[in-house]
Amino acid sequence: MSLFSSIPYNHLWSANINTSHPRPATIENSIQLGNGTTFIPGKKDPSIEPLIAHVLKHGYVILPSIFTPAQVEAANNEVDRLQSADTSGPASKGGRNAFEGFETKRVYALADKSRTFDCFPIDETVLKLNDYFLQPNYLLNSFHTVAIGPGSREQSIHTDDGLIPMPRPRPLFGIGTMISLDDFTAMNGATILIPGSHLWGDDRKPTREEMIPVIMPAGSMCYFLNTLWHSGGANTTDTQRRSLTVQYCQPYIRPYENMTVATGWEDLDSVPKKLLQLMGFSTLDFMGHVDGRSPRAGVEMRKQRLMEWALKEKERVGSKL
Ligand SMILES: O=C(O)CCC(=O)C(=O)O
Repeated sequence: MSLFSSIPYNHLWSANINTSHPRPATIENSIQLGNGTTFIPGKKDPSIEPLIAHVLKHGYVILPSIFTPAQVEAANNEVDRLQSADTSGPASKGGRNAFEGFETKRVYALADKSRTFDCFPIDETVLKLNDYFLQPNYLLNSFHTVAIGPGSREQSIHTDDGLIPMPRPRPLFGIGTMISLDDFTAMNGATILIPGSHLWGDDRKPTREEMIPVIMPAGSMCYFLNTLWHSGGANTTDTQRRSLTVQYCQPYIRPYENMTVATGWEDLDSVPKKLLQLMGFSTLDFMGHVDGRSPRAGVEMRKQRLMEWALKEKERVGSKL
């Protein structure tokens, strides 16, 4: 029996990807929202038309209680477990800079750490909204916890596309969502945002006075365009505000060839440093991180885990022969 015979084969493994000539972008249908955002609309599911209309006008929509109490409880148990474990990543005990939030705990790479959170990024309503606002085959961009602790100050006001240096109106590069795992209140750090700021051009700067808190019960979602000004709120209570952020980006925000997966990890030291950087072993602030670390550190972590797994598998298979 091969060591790898337990790996299932499925369609995700197909060699028959679509390698036809790149399609021309279909920009004729592009919609411009004020002076802030342009996007190419996709499929409009009639069941979510009012939600779409709200996002077009205000830049966000709140989906109250879309997750069940059981899903929220299971997620909170996992957040608590991960926050008290030593292996949950470098920001799981507190942020490393003001943006992450010194009193805010973040557990990155959730899909790697637990299966409990799987239901959140693939919620049906959210996917329908994404099908309208993003291009087909959009990607998961961020998937991590944000637990704003007592004493946290307001995060700096930002847009989630802020690292992309393009003037407004600019294309919609992605979608952000905040999922409340505790009730979001004006006192405990509810996300604060500026309704309609996805319509603004570069000439208008955000101020705190214009911001409103996203008040919603646990199990809700705030869905917003990447061009909307927002931030985490200050937590003046004595309990944490637990949440997940699930973010999506356009499918074209990636290289044609997936170099980081295509290149063997056995001996990355033999590859010139500059070439490694070009191949994606680099970050631009938060962009490209692996569980809050550099991609190279992430690969070494995975190698270690693969080796441990292989040794266990060898013992398991060996004991059956
Ligand atoms: O925690 C929040 O409410 C917002 C967090 C956020 O916008 C971010 O970290 O990018």
